[in-house]
Amino acid sequence: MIKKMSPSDNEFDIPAKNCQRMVILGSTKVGKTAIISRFLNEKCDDQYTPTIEDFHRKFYNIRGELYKLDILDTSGNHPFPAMRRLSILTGDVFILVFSLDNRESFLEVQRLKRQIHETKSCLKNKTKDNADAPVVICGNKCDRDFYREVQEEEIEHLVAGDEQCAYFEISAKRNTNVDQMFNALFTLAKLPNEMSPDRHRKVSQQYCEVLHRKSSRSKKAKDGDAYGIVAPFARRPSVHSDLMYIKEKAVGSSQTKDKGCIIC
Ligand SMILES: Nc1nc2c(ncn2[C@@H]2O[C@H](COP(=O)(O)OP(=O)(O)OP(=O)(O)O)[C@@H](O)[C@H]2O)c(=O)[nH]1
Ligand SMILES: [Mg+2]
Repeated sequence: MIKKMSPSDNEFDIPAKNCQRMVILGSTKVGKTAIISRFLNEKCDDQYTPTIEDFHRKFYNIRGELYKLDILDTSGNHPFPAMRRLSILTGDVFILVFSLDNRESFLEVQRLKRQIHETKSCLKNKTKDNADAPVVICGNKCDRDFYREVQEEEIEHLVAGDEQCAYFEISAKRNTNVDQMFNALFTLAKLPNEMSPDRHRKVSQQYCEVLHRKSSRSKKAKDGDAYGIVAPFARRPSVHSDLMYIKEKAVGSSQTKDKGCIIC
């Protein structure tokens, strides 16, 4: 099995199936960073600071088993389309965000959903991976329902018949439906839903050794316990290591090369 390349993998010796990357995509100013801030810090900043690309990492110990979740907060301005394509290739689970008061941002989510499907289908031809990555679509800023520009029927139409896709109307600002959305995402991804912010105990970085201790299933580790810790100085794996990961996945798992499918 291929492991994602990162020094922290060795540190905790986490099985590859428990290492996942969550990627959040959508137009600018729709609230992607606000949602990630809710996820990591349980707060939301009113200030707007454009994201170029932010990388976060969270470790979990859930019933004695270790998990690593990498989180890629992308730019809505996507100045580098190749980077966006790479983030889709390396992503395992996706959050697509539009703002309910901005029709253009909904059209962008439609395009992104298609792009994820096409990119993953292309990779699937070369690997044993499932083409349908779990996707949760968020209609954010439901606190501004008065200014709504996207109707429920068109959202239903986008999600209909796709078992790997769910839709939630949320407000990162008011913390409405955010935990439910993460619960649904982890359920779709067949990950423990204790990974949702409301379902585990947050451990501060100084108690990081709790992960080592619990992972060895010491007497103190109780079944039913779930701990999460945000890695303090997480650094995005280099573009090179992401490319090597994808290449290894594509070339390593497939004997036959198919035509017209460019990985990067
Ligand atoms: N009313 C309201 N405002 C929100 C909500 N979520 C985010 N905002 C605000 O919308 C603005 C943009 O939020 P960001 O999270 O920075 O947007 P973004 O999608 O990360 O934008 P880029 O980084 O440019 O791609 C900020 O001023 C937030 O405070 C929400 O649920 N309701
Ligand atoms: Mg942002």
